[in-house]
Amino acid sequence: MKDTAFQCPYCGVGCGLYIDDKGKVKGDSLHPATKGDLCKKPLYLPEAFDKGRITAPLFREAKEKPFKEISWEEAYRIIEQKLKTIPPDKTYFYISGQLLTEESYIINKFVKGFLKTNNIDSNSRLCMATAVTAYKMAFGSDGVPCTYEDIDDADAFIFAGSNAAISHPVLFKRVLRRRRESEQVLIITIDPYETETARKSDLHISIRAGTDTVFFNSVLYTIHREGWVNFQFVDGYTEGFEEALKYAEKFPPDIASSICDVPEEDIYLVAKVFAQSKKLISFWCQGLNQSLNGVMKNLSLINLHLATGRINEKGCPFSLTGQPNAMGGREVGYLSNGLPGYRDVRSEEDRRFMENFWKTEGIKPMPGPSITEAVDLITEGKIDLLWVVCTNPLVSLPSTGKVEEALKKVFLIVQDAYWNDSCELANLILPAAQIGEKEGTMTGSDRTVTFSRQFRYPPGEAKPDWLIFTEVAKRMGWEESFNYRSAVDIFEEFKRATRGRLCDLSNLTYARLPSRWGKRWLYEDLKFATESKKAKFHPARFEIPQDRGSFLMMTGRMKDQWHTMTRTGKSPSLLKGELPPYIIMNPDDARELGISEWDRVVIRSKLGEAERIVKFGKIKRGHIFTPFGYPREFADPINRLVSDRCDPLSKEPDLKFTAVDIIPAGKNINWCEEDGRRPFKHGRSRQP
Ligand SMILES: Nc1nc2c(c(=O)[nH]1)N[C@H]1C(S)=C(S)[C@@H](COP(=O)(O)OP(=O)(O)OC[C@H]3O[C@@H](n4cnc5c(=O)[nH]c(N)nc54)[C@H](O)[C@@H]3O)O[C@H]1N2
Ligand SMILES: Nc1nc2c(c(=O)[nH]1)N[C@H]1C(S)=C(S)[C@@H](COP(=O)(O)OP(=O)(O)OC[C@H]3O[C@@H](n4cnc5c(=O)[nH]c(N)nc54)[C@H](O)[C@@H]3O)O[C@H]1N2
Ligand code: SF4
Ligand SMILES: [Mo]
Repeated sequence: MKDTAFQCPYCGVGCGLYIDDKGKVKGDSLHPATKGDLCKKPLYLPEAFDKGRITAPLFREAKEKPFKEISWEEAYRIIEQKLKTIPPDKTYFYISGQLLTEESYIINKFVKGFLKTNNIDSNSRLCMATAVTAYKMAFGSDGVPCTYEDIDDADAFIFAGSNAAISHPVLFKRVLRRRRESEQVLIITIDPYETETARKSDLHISIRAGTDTVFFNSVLYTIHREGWVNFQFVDGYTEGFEEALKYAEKFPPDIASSICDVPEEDIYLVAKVFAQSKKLISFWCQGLNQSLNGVMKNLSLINLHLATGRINEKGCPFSLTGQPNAMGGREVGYLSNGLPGYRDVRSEEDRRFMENFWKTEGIKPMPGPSITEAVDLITEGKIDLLWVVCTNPLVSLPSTGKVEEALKKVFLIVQDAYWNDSCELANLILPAAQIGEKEGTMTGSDRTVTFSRQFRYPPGEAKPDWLIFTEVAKRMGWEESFNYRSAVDIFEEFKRATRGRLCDLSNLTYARLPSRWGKRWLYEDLKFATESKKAKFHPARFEIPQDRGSFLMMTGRMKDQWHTMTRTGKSPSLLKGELPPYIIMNPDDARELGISEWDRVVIRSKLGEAERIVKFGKIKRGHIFTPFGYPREFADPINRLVSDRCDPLSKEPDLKFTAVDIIPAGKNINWCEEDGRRPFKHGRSRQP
């Protein structure tokens, strides 16, 4: 085997990697965006390639029955028969930001163009939908305005609701490298918890969860009061400043400081950094996105960039992409409203274009329901078939009690590389090839498209996702429109749909990748993608859930594990450093409840309970933090406790704000040997 290049299948940084002739994963120093850097997670991919895989299609008509192995031919026939008898609007497709671009494109063509329903959503709804909405409202499109190169000469960085040190490690390392180069460089982290990112910053602002909109509004107020607004930029290139400022004036620093529970000086300092730094990049992620007022949180931060002209050579509002191909998913339009090339089903012109392009007709103009709405529709008996691809909803969706009921009720197809918890409720399971077992492209956070080559065979009967979709399409009678010999044919078709669009990939070929689409600065000439070509301020309204409970539970990530752990959980090397399922608690809060470190507690919300052990940490009083992704064999699902209320504009669920009570549950006899640091047992698989 020779060296084979591929993109890391984990976070949105999109590191270029290769696997060498001995089967070791290394950083690809020729990759233009990440230049050979990488973190720990992909190093252990080979340990997990073959553990707990699904290797053949499995079927059972009734959920109480055991699965039996069937052939692909039988599996396709079952799907064909279902799709030909169930009305399209009673089917639903739930896909993922971890699919290759070619795969997302094909399933969208299949569903929106040929099955003719917009009943499709991606797990990015739980992740990027808020940032997408806010970017579109402010700039008219949702591409990230700058690139990683901008880190190398910036002198101020803000991480708001982002634990990039563990979530986007290679990007964070680049920021730290920049700081080592110059004493002027300042890193500020805004997070209720002193995360690794906060510890490595110059200033940690420990904000009360849910109140970022107030904080940033107050910063805008201060910038204005101090005479720091860049009116040349505001007047020349933006609209709506007055309205945004008028709303921000409700939050002078003394009021904001008590709502956010932060010192007034910190508000002043952030205002000053916006006004006086040379170049400022603010990075944000799920602490802003997954909130009831998530779009407003995003806009309140973007407003600051507009008020001080911090774009292009002066800075960037940089939304960190979670999954490795959430950007590619946006390019193909994989949420329930999207169409390829940053198009939208609501636009007649966009629909007509895609209908001509696909040689079809009748694309529906109304966006389909989001995934949390679809769960309700299933419960109400309005959706009969759910096809889940490359995501694990039984663990990662909010209100898993409700999700479980829905998955039990619906005819469930799970298409996954590994056996996961959602498989337990499936009727039909389709074995998918994973990264390295198929080829295709993904786009990282800074718009760099990377081609991943194949370097191993899929186990058993597993097939690339795109092939599964095209085989079904052919049986549906759409042979001519889905007649691809390989991924490259799909890419060549897709890229033509982007010609002349903001995300124009039409000059890229597999041979020329990795390469970035768009200019270094998406809005180089300060002409934005809005109708007036101006960027837009929005009054960033503050709203917070009025839940009752003695603690606020925030949920998030583990350093060496990826979400629901189907792959990273199979690597003994990656499990070694992780604690058994825990919460982070402030020691003073714990003492008041008579809880010692490593004790067991029950966390209770109005939706359910879960047990965890307690680890002490510097977290704001009244807040706890816990990772969300443990498979059910390790722990009670935390998302059973989390409500499915959503941001009204983006329909992204509020996953970071759950009112809970903590009930001491005694000493930790199960886990605590000496200091409780007994690591996970090696991940098992319950595959039948
Ligand atoms: N409480 C709480 N809940 C959350 C979050 C939170 O912060 N708090 N975060 C949310 C966010 S941002 C996200 S992105 C989601 C993530 O949630 P999920 O998407 O459910 O998590 P993953 O474990 O990444 O699931 C990916 C699945 O794809 C499979 N897979 C890997 N490669 C392939 C492939 O090539 N083809 C196919 N078909 N399958 C493959 C894996 O085995 C796995 O089962 O969770 C969300 N849920
Ligand atoms: N190791 C690892 N890396 C990953 C992933 C993984 O599973 N594991 N998943 C990837 C994906 S899909 C995503 S989306 C990203 C997510 O990356 P991040 O968003 O960085 O990760 P989270 O832990 O979900 O949340 C970040 C922080 O938000 C804080 N927070 C909660 N509520 C608030 C609030 O109201 N205000 C503020 N300011 N902060 C708040 C939490 O304390 C937490 O530290 O990570 C990606 N990278
Ligand atoms: S930083 Fe993200 S993309 Fe890069 S190697 Fe780590 S997980 Fe993979
Ligand atoms: Mo995500």
